[in-house]
Amino acid sequence: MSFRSLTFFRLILLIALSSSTATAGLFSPPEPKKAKLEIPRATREIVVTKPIIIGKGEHRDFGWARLVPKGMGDGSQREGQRPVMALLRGASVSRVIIGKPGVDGIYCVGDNKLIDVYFEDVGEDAVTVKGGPVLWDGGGARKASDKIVQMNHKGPFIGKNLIFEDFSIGVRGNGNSKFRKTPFRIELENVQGNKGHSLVKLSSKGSKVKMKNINTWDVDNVTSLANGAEAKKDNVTKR
Ligand code: ADA
Ligand code: CA
Ligand code: CA
Repeated sequence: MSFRSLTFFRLILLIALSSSTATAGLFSPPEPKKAKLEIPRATREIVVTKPIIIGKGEHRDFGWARLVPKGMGDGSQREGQRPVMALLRGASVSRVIIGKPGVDGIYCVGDNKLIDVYFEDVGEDAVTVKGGPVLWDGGGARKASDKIVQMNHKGPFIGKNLIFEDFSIGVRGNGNSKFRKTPFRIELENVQGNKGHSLVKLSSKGSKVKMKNINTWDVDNVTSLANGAEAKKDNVTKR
């Protein structure tokens, strides 16, 4: 190629690169796709009249059963409802759907894993962190008039591959005065929020959230932070 045509070629390349679509294709991450929360079809229903306790170190796979709480609360914002399930230290559960009215969801005392866990209609809240670490990997929650994950302990709470839909707060580090000095720890990766107020809300000193590959649609705030709480964000979009 001659010097002249090489310069011409460079010029064309420069124009192509500077046009926004070409630049987006070459240098930015791909446009995120909005997914709806698809809850797997339940294979059977289990009526739960008292909390199911998952013992220390025990793993229970529910094979896509739907747990329907009865007589444990009305799923409103009233405190003092019972949890559908409580996981003791080291316990884990998989492939389960928590049905309406959701009551006080799942309690985790620490060292717990929730794998492919879905909440069809969150009650007072969905997951309560009472000790750390708690990992929720796969699944999601919809219709939380207030919180999905309530942290009553510093955690950490780790959320991966989740969709939260129609909620007020996705993950909340307790805002009560007795937690004023609790340094909550949250890590979210591949989490999508569809229609909500805040994906994460932290209002105590020393609290930190790490976010990676987070996409939100119609969520007012990806993070609501006060009193020195911090966020580290990598590939976070808000639409
Ligand atoms: C309220 C209350 C908290 C905690 C929480 C829960 O937000 O202020 O201290 O009890 O509910 O666990 O549901
Ligand atoms: Ca509550
Ligand atoms: Ca609660």
